[in-house]
Amino acid sequence: MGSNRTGRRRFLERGVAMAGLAVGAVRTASSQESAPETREVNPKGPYAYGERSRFVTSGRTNDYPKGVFQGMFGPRQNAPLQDVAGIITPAPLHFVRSHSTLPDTDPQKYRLLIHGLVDRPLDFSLEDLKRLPSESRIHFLECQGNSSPGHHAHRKSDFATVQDLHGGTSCSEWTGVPLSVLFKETGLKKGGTWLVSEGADAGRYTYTLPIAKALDDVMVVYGQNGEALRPDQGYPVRLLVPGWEGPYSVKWLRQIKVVDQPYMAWDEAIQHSISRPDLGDKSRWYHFEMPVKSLITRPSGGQTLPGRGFYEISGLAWSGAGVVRRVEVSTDGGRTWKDAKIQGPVHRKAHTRFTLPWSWDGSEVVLLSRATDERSEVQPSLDELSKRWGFSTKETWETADHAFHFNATQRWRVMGDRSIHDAMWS
Ligand SMILES: Nc1nc2c(c(=O)[nH]1)N[C@H]1C(S)=C(S)[C@@H](COP(=O)(O)O)O[C@H]1N2
Ligand SMILES: [Mo]
Repeated sequence: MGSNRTGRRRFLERGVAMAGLAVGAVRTASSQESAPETREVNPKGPYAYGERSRFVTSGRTNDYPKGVFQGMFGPRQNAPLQDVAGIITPAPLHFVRSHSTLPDTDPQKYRLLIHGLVDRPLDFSLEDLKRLPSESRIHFLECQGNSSPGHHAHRKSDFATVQDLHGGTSCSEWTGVPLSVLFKETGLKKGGTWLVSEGADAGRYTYTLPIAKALDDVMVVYGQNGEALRPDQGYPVRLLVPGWEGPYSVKWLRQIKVVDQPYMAWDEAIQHSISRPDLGDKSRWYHFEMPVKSLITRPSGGQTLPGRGFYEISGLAWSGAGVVRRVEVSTDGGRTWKDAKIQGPVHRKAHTRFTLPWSWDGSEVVLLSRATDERSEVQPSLDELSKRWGFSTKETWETADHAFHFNATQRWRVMGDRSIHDAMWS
């Protein structure tokens, strides 16, 4: 470790020079003879950290009813997308998928080790990471199994909500250091083509990632929506792999090893590989980008319309490919479509808010939305997706717990009695 620490200091000095500051201006604590006096700020009291109004009760809910074993021992909570305003999911409401127990890492003791096929193995403390050139970007995260018809099967309730069916996605402003900046310091050896990233949770959650993506837009993040990452989201540091399925974004990140092949670690092999009829029931191993998708979040399942008259239809659209270009809304079950207004701000690989004014005449109708992304990919209907993937019946879908990356259009049926129901299958 001694050599790592020296390496880190050298690196920080060079890093600072790179950022255009005077090298002498920064010295690591260990190089100082005695620490200067500092003022400890530890605010307490009723106004130190704001609480929401007691009238606001929106909260996360368990993704699966009790008793359904899904190989996850930690929290598995869905975000209340029906209550989110704009495009940012409040951090306390961000969805959660944790395979084992939450680590409780002391930020003073935190280290991120980067090793393997690099020229200079280095470890970084949280303070080291915060001294480096940072970026803040707004990106969605989505669990690979979000919206899977298995959910619709488990949630046969007439009152399934958008949270029940699709709450495995959220969107935050993430702040941290591009992984490419860290690799500039460690150097990369020839043949280093994949990364194996490991979390500090009890199960040592491990996932591999191709280096091309790592150098493109992957970040090592410590900030979420203006504050420190939440423990559920990986405090103090996680990977953030924009646009790709959630499992690549390793939480409680403690080491990255550069290797020369995909490792197919346990979490990837057992939990996240899928078999599909269109692949001759063979497993698909690596599944990267999340496809284009949209949902009407208001009005949506489980809600009741107060009466006939004017409503703003509102929803979220996103794509792992980049920007959402267009969202169409149908208020007649898909016979006719209207372009929704993209409310903005619009970010790449981020939830994007759309709206459409609508007047309800009191009759039974089916509402749905359909998004198109910057690559001109159009969100498929259930029929189109069934054909593409070779799922012939509702039953094949329902037993396919591993029908990952499910992005068929979500239909909501508004009944004459003003109640609203999941109409994915009818
Ligand atoms: N260390 C660790 N990282 C992890 C996981 C985990 O269980 N442990 N779950 C993964 C999965 S499957 C998903 S979908 C995302 C979810 O991120 P979130 O819990 O912050 O929403 O984290 C990924 N990273
Ligand atoms: Mo996930």
